[in-house]
Amino acid sequence: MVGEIKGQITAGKGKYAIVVSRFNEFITSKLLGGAIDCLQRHGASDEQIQLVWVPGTCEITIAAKKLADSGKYAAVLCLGAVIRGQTSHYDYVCQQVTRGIAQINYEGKTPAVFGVLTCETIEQAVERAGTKRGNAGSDAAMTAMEIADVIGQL
Ligand code: INI
Repeated sequence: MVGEIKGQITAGKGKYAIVVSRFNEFITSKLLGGAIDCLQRHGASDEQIQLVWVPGTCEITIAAKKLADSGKYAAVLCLGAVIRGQTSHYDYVCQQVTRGIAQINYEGKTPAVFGVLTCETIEQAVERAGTKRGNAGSDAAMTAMEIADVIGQL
């Protein structure tokens, strides 16, 4: 019999931090609603969920790193929406958040889940924020619970 570790998708007893960007709030509030709903449907109480609002996606990892380092959370969910404009700003915001989340994960203390939409158009973001293509916040919550359970078994 091979050894096998599989994560359960249940909130368990751990706490979940959600860092959410106010920039493009009309989208990120939908991601946040999806994430909270998903955590609650899988057993999380209000006390198990800590929200932190930050100005924009570039600032997500500033807060996420502190939360991850605190050791208080089973996972940190990072929610944002980056939508391409007329300049290259989009690319820098995407780079910054991608690197920051990867860095937290390399450090290995607490998993940080990438729930950041990176879209060419507003329509693409709307589709991924609770309409045609599901809700990326809810997907991030599922991932957070599963990876937290996996990490807990390692
Ligand atoms: N922040 C976002 O969350 N999404 C965006 O689409 C975005 N764009 O395109 O500019 C954005 N910019 C702000 C950025 O995250 C910082 O808050 C800002 O640069 C100050 O550091």
